[in-house]
Amino acid sequence: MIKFTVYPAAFEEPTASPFCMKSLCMLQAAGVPFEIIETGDPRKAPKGKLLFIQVDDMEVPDSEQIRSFIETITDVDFDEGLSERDRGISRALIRMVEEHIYFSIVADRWGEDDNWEYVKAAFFNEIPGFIRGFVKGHIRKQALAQVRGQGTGLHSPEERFDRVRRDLIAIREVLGDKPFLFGDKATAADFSVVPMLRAAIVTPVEKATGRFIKQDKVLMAYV
Ligand SMILES: N[C@@H](CCC(=O)N[C@@H](CS)C(=O)NCC(=O)O)C(=O)O
Repeated sequence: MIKFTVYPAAFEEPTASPFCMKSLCMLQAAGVPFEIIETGDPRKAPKGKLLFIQVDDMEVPDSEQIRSFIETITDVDFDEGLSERDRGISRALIRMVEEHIYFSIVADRWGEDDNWEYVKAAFFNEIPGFIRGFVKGHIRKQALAQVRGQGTGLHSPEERFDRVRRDLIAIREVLGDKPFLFGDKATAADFSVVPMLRAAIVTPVEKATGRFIKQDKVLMAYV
């Protein structure tokens, strides 16, 4: 049985992390049985980030590697039926949400003190009390350093949102009137985009990204 280690359930989502949600949905969609292990401490994860899976004594970190792993052990192709062009667009959309929108969501959730109150309770409550303060302080500091290092954390909330807004419009334009990005069936890009947009709308203290999505009929129907 595959052991699947993720951040705990939070904000009425099965897990607080959009990357964990992505792999959770892919495992379920591919019909791969797994057992969930919740943790608030990513320090022992193979790459210091959650999620990862363990199969016997092999560990597979990172949602992209897990996608490849699922596609290797099953006959599932998450981009089945897509043209080469759509596969290219899919890859670009995945990169856009995971390497851009994600960092703005971390800034909203982990950087803004009003949200941090909720986030620290949701992510870290299961860590033993005597080390909880240290772990959550350490992880927050590290997460915000990553957001600054990536560049998003150097912008004001207004500047960040102006960029994210353009990404959201791009997603809406690709969606059009289809239920999923490339038609009637969820493909790999949907497994990345939906959890990321949902992360913005379930963020406890609403920020501009969540507000924009909630006011957009096309995006709300999609998520
Ligand atoms: N590229 C990774 C990203 C995973 C990731 O960023 N995980 C976050 C939670 S959403 C994390 O564990 N952050 C903790 C840290 O960086 O210390 C993937 O696709 O799995």
